[in-house]
Amino acid sequence: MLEGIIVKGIGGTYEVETEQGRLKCTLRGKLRLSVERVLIGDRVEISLDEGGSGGVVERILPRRNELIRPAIANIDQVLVVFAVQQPAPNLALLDRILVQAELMGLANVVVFNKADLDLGRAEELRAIYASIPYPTILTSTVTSQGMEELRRVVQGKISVLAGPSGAGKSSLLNALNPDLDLETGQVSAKIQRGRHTTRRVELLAFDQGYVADTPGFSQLYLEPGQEDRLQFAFPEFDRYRDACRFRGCLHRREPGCAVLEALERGEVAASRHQHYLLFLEEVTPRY
Ligand SMILES: Nc1nc2c(ncn2[C@@H]2O[C@H](COP(=O)(O)OP(=O)(O)O)[C@@H](O)[C@H]2O)c(=O)[nH]1
Ligand SMILES: [Mg+2]
Ligand SMILES: [Zn+2]
Repeated sequence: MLEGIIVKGIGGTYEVETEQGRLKCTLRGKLRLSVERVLIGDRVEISLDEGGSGGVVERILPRRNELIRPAIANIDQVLVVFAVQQPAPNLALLDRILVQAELMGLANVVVFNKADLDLGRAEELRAIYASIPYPTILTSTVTSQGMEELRRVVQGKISVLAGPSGAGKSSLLNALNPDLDLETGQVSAKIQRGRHTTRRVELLAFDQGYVADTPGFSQLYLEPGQEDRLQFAFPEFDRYRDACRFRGCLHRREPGCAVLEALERGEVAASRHQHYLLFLEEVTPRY
């Protein structure tokens, strides 16, 4: 029995990356009929056909996690890619994506691309996110800044890309692996937006890792009544929380709030706390 990872699925056929290369596989009947869908990212056991060019997926190995949109299993991390400029980063959207990933238990890596356009701003942005702390990488596909760091970060992992159109996600993937030859640029970005609804999830292979260049993560999803959970999606609050005067402090304007004091001292970024309040408002039911 050979082990592999499902990287692509079209109709009833799946492409499975294995030690013996990429094999086209069908599903064993019981998997076709079962309620549990095979997902991109699934680790599977396959039996080889006579010829050895294809196989049959016999079993799905236990999943570490699974995402509904995009539908991917066994995700290691979310790579959140924003441009330093063109388009200027919407930090509320960036924080929303980070919070959503945190709430799903996924690790975050922050990438600020197009660092060539404004190195000063790039460093300011890095300071905010590196202090949380998130691994934060400044990249440029023009100067190749940060590309080795990015390569190390995706190595041996399954990563999902998130971030606005035009940030340079496809350009970064092409720089990591020129064989991918993904479409980039304004025009194709527009076409892609139109295609997003129907585009299939696919894992793009690198030396040892996989990246899904798929839309998603644009909406914060919190059930009403989860307002006290939100603060745990802000890792920079962790070291202060226990020092708040009141148990159950929501770090809004409570007296003796250690998070607000840290904000005052500049140890918590103003934009981050502001977005925390914004999201808190969104998830707090109104009476
Ligand atoms: N100056 C600069 N432009 C970039 C960089 N990376 C990508 N671009 C340009 O930004 C535009 C959008 O890139 P694309 O990869 O399609 O973005 P995506 O929508 O996130 O996939 C294209 O015109 C790229 O040539 C960069 O590091 N620096
Ligand atoms: Mg793209
Ligand atoms: Zn507090």
